[in-house]
Amino acid sequence: MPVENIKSPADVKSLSPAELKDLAEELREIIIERVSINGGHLASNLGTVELTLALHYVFNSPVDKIVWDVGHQSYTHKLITGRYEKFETIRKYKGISGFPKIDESVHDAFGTGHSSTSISAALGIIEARDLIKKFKIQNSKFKIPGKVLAVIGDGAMTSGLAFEGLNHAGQLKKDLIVVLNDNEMSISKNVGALAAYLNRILTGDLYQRFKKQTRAFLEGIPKLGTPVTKIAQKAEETLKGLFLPGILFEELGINYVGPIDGHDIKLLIETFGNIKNSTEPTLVHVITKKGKGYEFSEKNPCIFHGVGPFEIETGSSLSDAAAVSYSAIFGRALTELAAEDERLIAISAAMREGTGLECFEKRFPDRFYDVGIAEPHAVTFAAGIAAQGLRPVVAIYSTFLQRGYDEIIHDVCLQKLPVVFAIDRAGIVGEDGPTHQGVFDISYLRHIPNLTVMAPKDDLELKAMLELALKHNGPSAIRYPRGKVQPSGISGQLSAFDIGKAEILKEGFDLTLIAIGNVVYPALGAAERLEKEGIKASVINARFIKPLDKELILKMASKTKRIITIEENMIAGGFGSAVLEYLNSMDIPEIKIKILGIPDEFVEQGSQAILRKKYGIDEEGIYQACKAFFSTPATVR
Ligand SMILES: Cc1ncc(C[n+]2csc(CCOP(=O)(O)OP(=O)(O)O)c2C)c(N)n1
Repeated sequence: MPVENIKSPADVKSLSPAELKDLAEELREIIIERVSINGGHLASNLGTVELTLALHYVFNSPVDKIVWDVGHQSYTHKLITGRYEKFETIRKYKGISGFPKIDESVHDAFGTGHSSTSISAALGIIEARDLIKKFKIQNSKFKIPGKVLAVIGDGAMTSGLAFEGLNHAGQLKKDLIVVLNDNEMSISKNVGALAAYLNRILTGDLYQRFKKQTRAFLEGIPKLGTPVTKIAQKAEETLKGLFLPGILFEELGINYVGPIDGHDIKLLIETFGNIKNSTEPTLVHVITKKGKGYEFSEKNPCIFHGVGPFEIETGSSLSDAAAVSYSAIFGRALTELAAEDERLIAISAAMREGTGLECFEKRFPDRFYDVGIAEPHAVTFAAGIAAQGLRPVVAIYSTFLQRGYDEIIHDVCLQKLPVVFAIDRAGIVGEDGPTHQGVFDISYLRHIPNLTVMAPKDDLELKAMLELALKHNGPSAIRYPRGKVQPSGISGQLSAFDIGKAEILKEGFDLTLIAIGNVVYPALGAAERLEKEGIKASVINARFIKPLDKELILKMASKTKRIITIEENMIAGGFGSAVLEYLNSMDIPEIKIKILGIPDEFVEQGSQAILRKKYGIDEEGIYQACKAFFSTPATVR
């Protein structure tokens, strides 16, 4: 049956195993074609086609609820749950999301994007189901109680949150089904002791290893060695039972099934059919190949984990090859600095490539740590390192650092430890949508005592800030955006500056634009356009969100009386809010302030350009806001 005829999972159930296989191939083609145009998570989706078909074949969505961890692998699910027609809009402005979304479809049981939430969410859904039934609670979403599944990758399983969920599941003893999609990859090769354990299950090495170690131990006992070994041999069969694969999960109170081939639809259907009515928590260990069915993504699943548009025939990227990203500048600068300072350590939470740290790892493997998808651990681990006098730099995307908020306060800043946070993807990130927009970090960092928070306007300033942060004897954070770096078009050379020192880029007396980070150049462009119309604006590159350059801000506010702040962050609690708080405390007469940034709403998906335009923080938006602002008289407080 062609995919366009699959209107709901019921249509999948009517297919024979051979037809399901054909459908899987067709789905792969559609996914490859669409991702090659829109960009997206190709390799993860190609690996889960059969798994998704089997789940929808056996279970009955939306009565049964499937929670996709991260949700980046849910394209097949989308295609067979009524979203084939809209699939060409995936990740586009106003299109369907690249992740599950509760309000997009009844089949999306839970919204995801950040990893490792599926077990906790599924467990909550189960408890709600049972409470609703037990107490006959009305107006609930559960009309008919069904099964609840969490589909989680081996990468996502490295997070503490996933373990917390498992820990609770083992206690509650409900009928949760966890499908562990093991492809041995996170974005790059999966890391950690659990990954090694899963690998030993795959190779059947677990029992062999135990046997060898026990023998070696027993033979090490003088004289007794040989007879004891014989006893051990007799007990071998009994011991074998103890070392079945998955004993780790069994010991947590979760039945283990597997490992099974995640591309064998028949086997998957049989296995899910067998465990469907289990009344206890069960984990099904499914082995898949990331990137399956497209030679380039099979060979390089890391590059094809998340991709921009590419050419199908060659697998080559259609993005601007010459573009250098902020991440690359950061990675190179840090590697250079590490050559001069052996105390320098780099830490990533499963995002080595994304944060530009491949070169660092290559050159200084002993000083690089990939801790897995474990942002809170990364922060506290860095705090421990800093407490001993070394200089850790934790590179994490703005949106994922949200997970480490308490650790930043409690473990780093309270103890004034010199940890540097390199906050990548700060600001609008684009097509990944609301789960990934990095628009909260200024607000969630600015109020933390002892923390210095800065944002470079361009490549050179990023390097200068990194040097400054590493010399600073206290915690600091540098936020920089996703995408192509803004080359320094102003100074052309790296000029040193002190913490808390802003920079005047242009002087005028009609109004003052104070911009932070990547919006500095658009602000400058707007001021130049205003000048042509006779409006003379000052432009300040704030550089620091904390501490503010109070002296300069006060001087300019007193002079021009009109201040516009610009940032790519939430207005609430952001940079403009800091300027406002400060100026309010200074009691300057007849001052007027306007804050440009993101209003109180989640930023939807779409290109960075579209979204910046929407919020009026591109050059045109800033220009228009300045004009409107200038034409209104300054009001008395
Ligand atoms: C909290 C958090 N940190 C980082 C990420 C970025 N991320 C998205 S998918 C992924 C790897 C997931 O690996 P796995 O669960 O094994 O899925 P696979 O893509 O291999 O199928 C990472 C690190 C994220 N989504 N959420």
